[in-house]
Amino acid sequence: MSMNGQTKQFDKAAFKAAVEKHLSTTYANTAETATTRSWYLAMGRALAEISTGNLLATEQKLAAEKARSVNYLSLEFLIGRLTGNNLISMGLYENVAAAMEELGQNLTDLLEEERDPALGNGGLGRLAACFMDSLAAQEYPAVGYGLHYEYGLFRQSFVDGRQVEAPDAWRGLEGYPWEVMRPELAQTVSLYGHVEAYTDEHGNACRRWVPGMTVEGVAWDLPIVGYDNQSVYPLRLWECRSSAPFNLARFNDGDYVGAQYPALEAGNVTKVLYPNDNHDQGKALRLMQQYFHCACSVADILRRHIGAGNTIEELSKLETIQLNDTHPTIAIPELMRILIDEFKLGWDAAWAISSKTFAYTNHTLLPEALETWSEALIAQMLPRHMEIIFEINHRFMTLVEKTWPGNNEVKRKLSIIQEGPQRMVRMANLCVVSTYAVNGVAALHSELVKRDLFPEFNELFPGRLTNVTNGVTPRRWIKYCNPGLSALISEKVGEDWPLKLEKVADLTKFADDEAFQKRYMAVKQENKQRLADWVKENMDIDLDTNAIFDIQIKRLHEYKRQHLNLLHILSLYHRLINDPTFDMHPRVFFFGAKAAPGYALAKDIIFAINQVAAKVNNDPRLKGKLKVVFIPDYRVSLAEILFPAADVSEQISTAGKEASGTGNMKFAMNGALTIGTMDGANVEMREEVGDDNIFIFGLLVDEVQKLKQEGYDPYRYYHADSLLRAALDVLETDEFTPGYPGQLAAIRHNLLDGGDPYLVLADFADYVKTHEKIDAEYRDQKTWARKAILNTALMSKFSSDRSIRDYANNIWKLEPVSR
Ligand code: 26Y
Repeated sequence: MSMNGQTKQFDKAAFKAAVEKHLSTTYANTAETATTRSWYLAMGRALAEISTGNLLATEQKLAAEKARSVNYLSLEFLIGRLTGNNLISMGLYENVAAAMEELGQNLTDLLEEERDPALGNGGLGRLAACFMDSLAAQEYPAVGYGLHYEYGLFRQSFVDGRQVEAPDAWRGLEGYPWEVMRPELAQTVSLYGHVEAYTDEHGNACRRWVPGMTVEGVAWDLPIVGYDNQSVYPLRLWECRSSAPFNLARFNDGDYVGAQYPALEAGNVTKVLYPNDNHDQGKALRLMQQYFHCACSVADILRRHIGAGNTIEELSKLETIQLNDTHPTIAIPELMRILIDEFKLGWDAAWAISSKTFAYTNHTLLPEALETWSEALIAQMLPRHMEIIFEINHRFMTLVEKTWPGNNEVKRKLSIIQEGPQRMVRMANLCVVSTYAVNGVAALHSELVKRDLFPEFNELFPGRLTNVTNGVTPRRWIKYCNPGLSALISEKVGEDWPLKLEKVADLTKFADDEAFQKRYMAVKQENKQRLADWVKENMDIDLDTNAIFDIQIKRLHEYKRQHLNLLHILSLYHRLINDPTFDMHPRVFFFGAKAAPGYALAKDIIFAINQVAAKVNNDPRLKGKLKVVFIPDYRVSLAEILFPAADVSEQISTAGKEASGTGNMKFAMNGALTIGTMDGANVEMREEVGDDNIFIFGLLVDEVQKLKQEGYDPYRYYHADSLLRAALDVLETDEFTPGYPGQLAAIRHNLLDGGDPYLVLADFADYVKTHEKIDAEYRDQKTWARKAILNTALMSKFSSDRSIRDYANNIWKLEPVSR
């Protein structure tokens, strides 16, 4: 472990004293009575003191230097536990372990006390967390802006095989030790009311928002600690509180109950993270969350900017605002409103600033995930913003008319306002029109954004639509979660690979070295044992670590096709029981996935997998060859055990549907071989590792589109393939739900009579065949080891450090500033 600036000052005696001080004064405890939890909290506070000092110093340095910064706006930051990761970034892991040992505490046990801050749903939120880590590691000036949800993503348990949701009070009673409230940064946010016209002192006709109520935004900072440097950036999370107990005007009018009503609602704004992933529900409270987030964040950006002595005209020179999908789009009309109504700029001057400040990342092509808000709802909650959106659209429609004169169809298609029985605002269109850069998240996805989603926009604004392929942080996803592999890498390529993942390519030299292969596979074996131990302890299932560990972990969604994986398992079950000539290497299929609480079919798929697991894991006829484990409450801290333990990574979405995927990268870095479709970043992973080191199957994007156009008939595949038929038909029986036939029939019904929207049946045969190839290749452990090593070695493109450099160089135009 190299020593950085944050380490140099480490004074063990002082640190121990700080921990003991927090134990007594913050948590009212003594060394004699304290629980492990109290020790963890006290240690966390003592560490947070160090990072808060560095955070303030970084803030001051950047303000003084007038450094250009990125503001990453996201409704989700799935950061995972901070303590272990921050210890590594601060270079303090060993020091603190020793200090705590002297206090009679074991660091590993202390770290297990931390609850995951689950302030995100899945890929998009986790990407934001990796990006913050890479910004800090490379010292690109940045602030992350999010929401301080009281409840994170629900906790999942299974009752009789079915998902049950429980609230996630992630901060616990005592509060989260790493967060620090910044009371002086509080903001007041307006809502409802009306717009009025007035004439200013120069005789100009102006408009202004007369709000119906206000709420307070309280800032909480979490430290994003730069790896091996002294920079710490804030992840600033806004909590909504009532402005005042009552609306005073109405209170004085005698409407006591009515006066309290809006105040009661205000407390709900940041109560809970919406648990939908890739499915928009259009709920009013969610719009309020989004606006609250944007209003606080934009106001804070302007406070910093103006407070550092800069003029408003310099905003786009010094600040850029990245919108993580359309969720924070309302920041655009919010900035326009402030520039026009408060800074008194004309439209063109305001637009010149705003449209050079914002950039937008698209994470999905799925129509059901593209946000629209009804005009009526926006007009009621944010009347001035609705006027501004109309003005943006009006001016944009003039440009469309100039480009395609008289073409009403193209106007209908591109308009920010979607006409219909109720007019809707298309947030993605608003983003493309109002930003200087729009990016997709993998090469294939970005091509499809240009070709299928926004072809006319691409013509209208050449160069605006670009690609930045996603990445993941090698600090958390190799160094922290896979210490065995990390030690091996460091031994061969040196210590600095967590910041320079290109270095790991040197491992290719050892791919054929038998001694190295053995050590590499021994690490894999240890990691499989760690997972097997977890499963034994928490689920009481016995696993054989010589089996192939085959893992699919991601949100439950039809397009991700966990049910294709299930059908394959059912086909193996069928063959093991009915075909005496069939043999397979023992395999354990792991799943981890939360379903959105309102997504019935996703929940049915969870139930089906659990029922199949219950049967298969206890069926002596299978001789232990087939096990199925559905890990409950999949979350970042479990991902840290699962990725390092995988032999096979399941990345099996319908081609064209998974924008990128990021779990695919984490698996491959940790030496799992991918079975995957030509979708998202799988395509680029194949380019990096070569076709021999990845198992690609299934229809290509264009083949999917063609098949759909020609009229896809799932029954054709059903009738042609007896194995597929067996796998589907068993779902109608009570084989896995004894005494209750038909409980799993909804899945079969969706695939056959429901038209199989994600072409599960069309890809089934190739998927089965490819798994047979995996089975055969795994039996040759040397070849397998070679392939696994090459996967680790050839993943450097997928470090989020590279993604952030792409953003910094090609979009944000940012320079690092070292402290
Ligand atoms: C509109 C709202 C309900 C909504 C909320 C969350 C819509 C979408 C989402 C989340 C989307 C998401 O996680 N997308 C994933 O982003 C990853 C990071 O770019 C990609 O790797 C992954 O393919 C994509 O599905």
